Amino acid sequence: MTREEKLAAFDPNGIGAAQAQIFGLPFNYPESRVVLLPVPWDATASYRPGSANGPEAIRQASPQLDLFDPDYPLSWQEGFFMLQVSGEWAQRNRKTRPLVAEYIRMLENGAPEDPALLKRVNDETEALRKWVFERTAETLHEGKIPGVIGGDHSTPLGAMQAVLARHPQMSILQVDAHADLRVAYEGFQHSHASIMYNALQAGVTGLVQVGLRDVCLAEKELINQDARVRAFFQHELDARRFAGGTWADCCRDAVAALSQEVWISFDIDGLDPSLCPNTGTPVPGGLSFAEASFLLGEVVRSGRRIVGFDLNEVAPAPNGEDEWDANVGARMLYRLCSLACLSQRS
Ligand SMILES: [Mn+2]
Repeated sequence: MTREEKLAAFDPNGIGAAQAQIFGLPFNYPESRVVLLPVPWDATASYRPGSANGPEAIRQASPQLDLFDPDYPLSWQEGFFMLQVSGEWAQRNRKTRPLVAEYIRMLENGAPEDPALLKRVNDETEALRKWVFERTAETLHEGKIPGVIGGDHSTPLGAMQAVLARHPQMSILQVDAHADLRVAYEGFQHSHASIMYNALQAGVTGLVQVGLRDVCLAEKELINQDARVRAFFQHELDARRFAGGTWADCCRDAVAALSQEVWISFDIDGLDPSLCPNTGTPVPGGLSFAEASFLLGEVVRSGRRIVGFDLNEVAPAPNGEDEWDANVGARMLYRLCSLACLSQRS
């Protein structure tokens, strides 16, 4: 079937088949505008792992969504395609996680550092970064919009770098409970807690953080010192609204600090933990789904272009019985796909 025939045959009101492509859509890779790279990786998760299973859980939960985006009702016709979850990287993740656990145990017991063990972990995370960079460069080369599905928050660095090579003025909108500005957290160069420090090192022109509520003092210092970083702490956003301010004004201020080309880095723990109970490092408070959805919409309404995005730290329930985390993740992913396409239409 040609793309046109698939469009004609597809019933957007029908029931999504569980084994179908993501969101139950009929398009293949060449026919899709957005290409989603799943990264089954949570080796440096510091509190609890599980996000390595996020991409597959999101794919399985996704066909039950109804395909209406309020800002772009026919967004699905653009085509959203998720690549296969890499079995090789899933296996390398399983092999690296015990090394990390061993290293952290040694640190906690005050044992002398083991540079050889640390190097093995850092070599693996560097190999992953390079792999994500190369896959994303291919996606960009084919004129498609890249999205990364984590995995923990370390996973999108290579993708950000690939987009940055094409759009040197790119800034990042980060929705997150954490600042992720630690320098090589626990010694790991590509820790989930260091992703935005590494992005700044890579040369992004701006970083706007929304929803922060679990930040260490060194991170606060970096926020104060690096003029590229604008942090919108959750307690400040709450205080503005408690005093009668509006969420729309908060969002406009955050978006105004972004450059014209924007990468959205969406850590699911930026949301209230009732929306992501199994995520790796949950923190009370946070954005409602509606608030986050409105904030993302505001990026597009401001006339900015979304040049890529990641959704990370979505972790399914360990017993596999509760689909809630993946359900919320799939809905946020659909919103990201829709808005990225909408932003690139004019
Ligand atoms: Mn994060």
